[in-house]
Amino acid sequence: MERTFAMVKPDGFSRGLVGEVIRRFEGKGLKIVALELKEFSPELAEEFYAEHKGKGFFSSLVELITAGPSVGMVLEGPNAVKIVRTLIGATNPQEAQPGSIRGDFGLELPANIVHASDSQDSFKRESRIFFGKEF
Ligand code: 3AN
Repeated sequence: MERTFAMVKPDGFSRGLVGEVIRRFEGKGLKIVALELKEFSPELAEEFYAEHKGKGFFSSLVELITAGPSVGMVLEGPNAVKIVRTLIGATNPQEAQPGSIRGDFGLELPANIVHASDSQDSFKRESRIFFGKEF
């Protein structure tokens, strides 16, 4: 069975959307393998978003992710990476389809409620950074 990493970011947390996001993942049939609330330090944020270093929005992204608690989870199910990416919707919430998490709850970047891994490699890397262990 495939696994992926997903995370309710501080903007989603502060709006009280943790339960809503988990309900959608569980409702789809995905199984929660690990779940944890955590506050990102600036160092951890830079490591997590290393691929965006140097981009114009990097500092606002680090600011957002360190603004409060995030809730990270490992989810399991067939084709989990692709299914979770579909459930969360397009990166830009203004383009995300209604029915997706970002389409229903997001309004403007960088605040797009949730993060989810886009490949098996990013799942391995991101779950290791967030949980401090291998999945
Ligand atoms: P996704 O979260 O859909 O995988 P990434 O990895 O390209 O998208 O972007 C990571 C995060 O960076 C996004 N969730 C969003 O918060 C922020 N971001 C991405 N693109 C932009 C942008 N053009 N302007 C502002 N923030 C952005």
